[in-house]
Amino acid sequence: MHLLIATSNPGKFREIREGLAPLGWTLFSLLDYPFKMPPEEGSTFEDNAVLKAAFAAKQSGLPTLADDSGLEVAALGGEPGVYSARYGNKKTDTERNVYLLERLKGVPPSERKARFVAVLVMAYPDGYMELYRGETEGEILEAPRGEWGFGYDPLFYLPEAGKTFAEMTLEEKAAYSHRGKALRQLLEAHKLGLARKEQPLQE
Ligand code: ITT
Repeated sequence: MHLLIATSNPGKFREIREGLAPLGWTLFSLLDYPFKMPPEEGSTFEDNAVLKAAFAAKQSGLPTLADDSGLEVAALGGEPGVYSARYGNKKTDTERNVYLLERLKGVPPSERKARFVAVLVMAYPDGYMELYRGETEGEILEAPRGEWGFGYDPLFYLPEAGKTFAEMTLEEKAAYSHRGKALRQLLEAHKLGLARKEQPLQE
């Protein structure tokens, strides 16, 4: 099976590549298919993941996996949600983390609950789609911890692990993360033959 991973986020790409490794598929990235992705105008992770996967499958003629994900902070009414990648119009992960900490200034530790959500959509060039969703609950710290990962990882603390996502190896993060959970569902569905196994005829 040849599969295009339609993300321009290198952190996501690394995690998806590791997660799919047991399937032995040949993976391509947007570096192999450098078309411009459409704006993410949906109001849910599902809408945006479908939009990205369907568009890239059509453009490339390959089965395509897209990931739409984000952080939902309870004390902020679910912000940044689908706006996680452009929160506060900030350009870098570090600036977005600083902005999130400012928005949470004065909120005590007991009220800093948050969850990460990842929706993975696998779209085939003929329009067939599969959808997988994973969620992980944690807390937003008052200062960043850890050097690994990407995005909001240094602020996302997992009480059961006693670490932030940025203090975990790729393998460890995958065991707990929203993306790891969604990827394991995809793996199961394909291993059990509940999803398509073969590349369908191209248009
Ligand atoms: P693509 O659309 O090209 O895949 P993107 O980064 O724009 O890349 P999204 O629109 O799905 O992707 O935005 C997701 C944002 O949510 C991402 O940029 C991070 O800021 C955050 N995020 C998602 N998963 C994360 C994770 O595992 N760790 C830290 N931050 C994460």
